[in-house]
Amino acid sequence: MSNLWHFFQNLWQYLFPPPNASAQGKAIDELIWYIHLLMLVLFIGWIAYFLYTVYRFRKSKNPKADHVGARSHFSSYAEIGVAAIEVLLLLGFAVPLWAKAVDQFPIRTGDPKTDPIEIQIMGQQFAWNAHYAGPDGKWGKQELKAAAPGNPFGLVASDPDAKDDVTCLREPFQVPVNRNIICRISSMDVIHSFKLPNMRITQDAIPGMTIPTHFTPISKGSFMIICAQLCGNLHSTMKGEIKVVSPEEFETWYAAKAKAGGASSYE
Ligand SMILES: [Cu+2]
Repeated sequence: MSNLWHFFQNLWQYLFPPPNASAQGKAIDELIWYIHLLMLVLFIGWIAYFLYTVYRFRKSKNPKADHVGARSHFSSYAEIGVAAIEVLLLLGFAVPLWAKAVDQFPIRTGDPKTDPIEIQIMGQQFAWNAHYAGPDGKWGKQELKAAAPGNPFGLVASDPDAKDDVTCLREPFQVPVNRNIICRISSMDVIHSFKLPNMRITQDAIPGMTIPTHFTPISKGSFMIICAQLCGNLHSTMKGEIKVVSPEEFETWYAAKAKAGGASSYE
């Protein structure tokens, strides 16, 4: 019984995505609704058409099979109409949305208070890790040969730029609200997928590649990161947490993390 309850709870969650928490999310949700509305119209329309034909060409009225069948062009017109709506959704909504929300990255002006915050994200069986450049704004040196399960970013601890780097290994990390965030996604083992349902972000994490994605959190809170790509026997446990906090809270956390020394613990 409780399984059935969970099934319907999950079904409900699929129908209604978790609350949107990013500036880009609203337009993405709207597009998803438009597509589902079209699918609903098609679902009802084609079933109604099917039932109509079953009735219209019933055996009692048509005892002899007719190899010509329907003479009207209704189905062709309906197909053309559906295709036209699909083209409208694609060219009118999806392509412009992709250009705006995905392709167009926030611009860097040189102002440390408003510039996008960059975070390296490393997927690892079975956790998410984050790496920030630290208050000096300089990334510590990273080397492939330094990379290990305990040092997923391959940070070279002896490098002076690495001293204040902030790393969050298998632990929650923070971002300030209303600030552009750029995540550079990679993986140190197999293909994972960095998914922030509340931010409407999904980006594959591929070993040997670093793929940027961006979002602007608009509500404070704690949000789950999940892995959206089957990546091994504990895939379902591959959760992370991103905390959206006030700018002041972020600065305090960031300074404390930097002081603790992101890279120095790897010696
Ligand atoms: Cu994974």
